Amino acid sequence: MNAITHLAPEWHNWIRENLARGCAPQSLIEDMVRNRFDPVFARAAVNGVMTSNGPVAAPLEVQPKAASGYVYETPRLHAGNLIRTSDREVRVVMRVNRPLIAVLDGVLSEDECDELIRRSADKMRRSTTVDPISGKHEVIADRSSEGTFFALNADPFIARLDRRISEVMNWPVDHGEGLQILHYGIGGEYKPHFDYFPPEEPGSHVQMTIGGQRISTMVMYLNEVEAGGTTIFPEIGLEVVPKKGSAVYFEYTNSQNQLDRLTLHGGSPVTRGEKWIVTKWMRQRRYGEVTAAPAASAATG
Ligand code: PD2
Ligand code: ZN
Repeated sequence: MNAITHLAPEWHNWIRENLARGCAPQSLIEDMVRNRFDPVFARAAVNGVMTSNGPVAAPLEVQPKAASGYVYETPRLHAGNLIRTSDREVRVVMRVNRPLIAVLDGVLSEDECDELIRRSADKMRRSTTVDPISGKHEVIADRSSEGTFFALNADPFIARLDRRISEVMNWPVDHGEGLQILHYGIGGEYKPHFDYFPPEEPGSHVQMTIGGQRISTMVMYLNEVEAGGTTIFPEIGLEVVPKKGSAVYFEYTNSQNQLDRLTLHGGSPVTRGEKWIVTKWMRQRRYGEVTAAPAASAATG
């Protein structure tokens, strides 16, 4: 029997009313799963109602506050040392709790890394960044790399990766942007930046009209880099060394729309060899065109 991945209006009201009564979001998610909802969908649905209604609910557990005021909620990333997806087991190598960062091993197989590079090699273009004023994509010096995209579920190979990545990131596949491939040669770097769209920059509003704010990122490494090319988090002094098939995951937007400035990050210059990565960014809501009808209608409750 298919798990439910569609929110009927009565379920939407049920979530809203129970949040307003002060029920813990986690208990609502568990109730929904008992009523045959897909667990990833149930969490997204509860988070979605919390986000759209503002902070009506009791926070998700005891809420440590950063100096910036950012409230750390229960991570979307699963707890534990092993994350089981539909087709692969992913090992958690390291976690940081504030900001929420995890290094993950075995997200992609060696063959999948090679295949992504092979499919990208002849369609790479100089990378762009979102212009803070216009919201348009512009080539800028802060990002000396070339890149290309694969639309969500572009073909069975990409769809399988999109699905696994959404399971690791514990967020619905249709809330994700298409996979982005980046290649850096010697000297190539990505200066420190935020992956979320800073609200104070006018261009951010254009970017957020579809899907809302970005909430989490997973950067996956497709090759070993001889020297340099680490992913750096300067606010906390963390440096992640690329390893083929592994990834760094981080979260930066909570259910109250707060943004975690400690997730400032960049790619340090490659000093020997080259660097290939693939990045997935997740949005608050569904991103892009609707591609499939709901799999099942929700039960009432
Ligand atoms: O190449 C990286 O390590 C890197 C650094 C910062 C990638 C990204 N950001 C990104 O794709 O957002
Ligand atoms: Zn980034």
